[in-house]
Amino acid sequence: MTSPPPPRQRPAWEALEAHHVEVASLHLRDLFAANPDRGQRLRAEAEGLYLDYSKNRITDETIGLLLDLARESNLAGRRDQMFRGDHVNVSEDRAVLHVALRMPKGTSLVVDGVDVVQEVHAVLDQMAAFADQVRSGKWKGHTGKPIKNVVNIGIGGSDLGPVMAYEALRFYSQRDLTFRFVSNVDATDFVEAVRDLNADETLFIISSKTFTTLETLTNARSARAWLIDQLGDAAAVARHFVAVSTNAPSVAEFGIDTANMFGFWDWVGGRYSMDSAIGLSTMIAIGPEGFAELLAGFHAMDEHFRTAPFEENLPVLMGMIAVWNRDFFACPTVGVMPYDQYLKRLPAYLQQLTMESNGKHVSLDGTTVACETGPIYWGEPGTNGQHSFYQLIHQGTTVVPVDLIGFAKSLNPLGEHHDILSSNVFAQAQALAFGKTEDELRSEGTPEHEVAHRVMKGNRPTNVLLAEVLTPRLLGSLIALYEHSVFTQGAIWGIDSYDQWGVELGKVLAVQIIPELESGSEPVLSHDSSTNALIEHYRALKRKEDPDGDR
Ligand code: G6Q
Repeated sequence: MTSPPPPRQRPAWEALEAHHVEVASLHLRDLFAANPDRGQRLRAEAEGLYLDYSKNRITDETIGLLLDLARESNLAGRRDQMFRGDHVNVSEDRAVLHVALRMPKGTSLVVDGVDVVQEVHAVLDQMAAFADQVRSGKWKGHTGKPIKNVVNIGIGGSDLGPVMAYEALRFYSQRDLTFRFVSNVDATDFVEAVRDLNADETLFIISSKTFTTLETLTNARSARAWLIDQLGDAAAVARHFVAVSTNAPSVAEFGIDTANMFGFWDWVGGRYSMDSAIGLSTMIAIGPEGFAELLAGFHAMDEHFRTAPFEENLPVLMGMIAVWNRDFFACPTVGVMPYDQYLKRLPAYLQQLTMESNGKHVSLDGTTVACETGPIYWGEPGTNGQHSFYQLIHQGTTVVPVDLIGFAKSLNPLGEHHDILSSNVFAQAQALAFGKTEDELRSEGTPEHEVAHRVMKGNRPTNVLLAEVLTPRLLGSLIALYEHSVFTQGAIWGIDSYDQWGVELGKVLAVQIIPELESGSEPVLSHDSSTNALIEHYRALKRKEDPDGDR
């Protein structure tokens, strides 16, 4: 299959550039007035997710051209390559097969001579047996007590998915178990996480694909020392530590019995791993059946992405609108605002998924990309954001496209709360799209000196995602939707969405600096003058006596 030309040289891209000039002068107020059924037409639904994309600055022609661009970019071909296990992660020469993690038992996907689905289900069965033991109290700690606390130690993809999923599905979790997540190498993270826990009732899951990550291994060693100190016996490690990793020798070297190791594969990227064994804490929280529903939700969206026509395909539509806002309207950021407290860590999770995947400046063939790639993702649960940064989204000089995510039913119905919450989803999308004109303000009797300040220009794009209620299945479909939207964008930009070379340099430099900060050894510094001065100042501060002696 021949590769498409660079994005800006594709006919549809050129047509979109010309088309953008026309659309840029249109206001959503006029688009809705001219097409009263716009809100019924520019929507799509799949796997319990209703996507209203009518409040984007698009016309039918825009969608047609964007889908032409998807075709010219060989999106379908690249999608099929990923699903069949081709090495679409070219810079690391790896298959990208998170979709295999949720293929049903009994199906098969043979990659490099191995049926990966069978392997996936063997690990899922091992996880389920272990999760059941912990949940039922049959798994006993070193002193014979059942486990009450589960602490996941991991970072990046080995933390953000587990913590997001635990928070999202807390409603469904076994409430007599406590879950904590330790990621930061800042000791405070670990110390505060275990402060109120009894070691003899605590299970540590060391989650690290490589089992070489400095932060995770540092926290894991501190956890081991804490446990041994509390229980007074190094043999206790066997009943209180399990590992999730692809690196059995290092797991064994750490002192964890590899019988208590849950494996996965190099074709699972960290930020795409919450539904692999990295989800062990999720499975312990919601049970194997709940986890199976989560996987079913992922798989259903995979099938939708794989088979639905582009015109009805949620990830394709969301991905192409993201490209439109990024490359044609030059919007540098995207806000994601879940109107559900359980999704409070979703923005952080999506930040990694989107920005580590598509924050690239090099094309698959190694040349520099000639267009803008991944935008900055950020967000907070609604309605909190409304009382802080939404001001800028409504009236600032930067246009921020926003994804608003709402649910028709609350898992915790209480008086009027849910309708008050949900009214804000609709009201914010309305206010952002239509704004408020000077005429409207004057006709409402707004004092003249306030009119200019109160004008809301509107014409600010939103996607609204609406679902019935947050369930494990729905969460799976929602995450898969974003995964495939990220894939779609990466395919248009012609970048490798599955590597992350940009995080390497800082790690290497930090390792060089660590010994320069250690007390007692103060070698001559040979960095740039700024780094040297900062390290010298750090050393001086470190030497200072605590005058009260209370720290
Ligand atoms: C994700 C990244 C990164 C990774 C962490 C943890 O896609 O690769 O966030 O998940 O660096 O890596 P380990 O699981 O190997 O400790």
